[in-house]
Amino acid sequence: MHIVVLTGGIGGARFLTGVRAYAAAAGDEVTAVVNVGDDVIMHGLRICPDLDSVMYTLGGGADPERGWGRVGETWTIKEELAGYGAEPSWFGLGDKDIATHLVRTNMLNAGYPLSAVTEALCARWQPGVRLLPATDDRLETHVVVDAPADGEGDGGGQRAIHFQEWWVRHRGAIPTHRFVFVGAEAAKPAAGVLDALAGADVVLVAPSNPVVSIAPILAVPGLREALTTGRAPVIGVSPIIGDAPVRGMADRCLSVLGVPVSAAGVGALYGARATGGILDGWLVDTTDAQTSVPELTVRAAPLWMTDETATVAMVRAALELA
Ligand code: FO1
Repeated sequence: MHIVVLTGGIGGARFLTGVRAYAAAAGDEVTAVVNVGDDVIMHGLRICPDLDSVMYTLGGGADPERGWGRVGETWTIKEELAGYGAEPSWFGLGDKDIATHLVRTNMLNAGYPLSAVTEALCARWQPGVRLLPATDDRLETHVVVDAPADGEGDGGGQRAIHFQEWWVRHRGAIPTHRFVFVGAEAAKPAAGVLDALAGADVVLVAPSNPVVSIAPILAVPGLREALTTGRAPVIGVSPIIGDAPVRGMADRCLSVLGVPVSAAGVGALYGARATGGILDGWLVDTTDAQTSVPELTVRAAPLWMTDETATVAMVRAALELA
């Protein structure tokens, strides 16, 4: 069986550890289609937070406490940059992590597409699943916020900032109007993505942030259509348990869209295939067992990814729903 997972962020990376373990036991093949909307260029280096979260987590090199970057990290370069007053000072790049960004940036500058660069980086980390960026093209999530009083706005009292600035610098705690996926209209699915979806036996939507991890993937022209017209059942796993995200800022993002922070709210945001959405099934936590979404088959299972065994059980429940 070929399992394709749409994913982004640390929740998606943890979920993939369960998918990989399940697939290893069952002899299944796994492809992860990963969000690139968080990608950013800092100090001349191309940073791919979601691809790196997955690669480091599955490769055993992630910092489990921080949720991003490398375990056992040191920060000499960050301190040296601060010594020069180099901005952005609010974004921390660790020394070990920088090696990844240097190799990636050099390969991109030499003309390799991001999908090929990712494959090369994965030769070291051996994540055990095929990692594909959703697109090889530049696609960045920007956030439209109120312009500060110093007049930096676009005349309308608003300005767009990169998602990383919104999240890391402001922690999402500034008046926010909407998210924009810059470059999405012209982006093409990365090499291998449409073939993976066409050959999938099941597609899982990881319990990632629906607004800034999954939506940018679906914004790549052709990707959403590949899901809605494909033969594989599409099963989503809720990133919300009760009235809060398992981790991260999904609650802030959903509030900007006016979507209720609940399993029902996110299920309805994705929508059932029968009503023009993408899902055939929606897996929610047992505490949300009463959830209902029009035209969508909803099942409940424990969704806390406390360890690999719990995560594998979650994956099994999603596949049984499929
Ligand atoms: N998150 C932070 O809260 N502060 C940082 O300084 C920071 C740096 C950073 C560098 C590389 C990287 O891959 C991720 C980094 N993150 C940092 C995490 C990142 O901002 C977000 O959590 C993800 O983009 C959301 O999935």
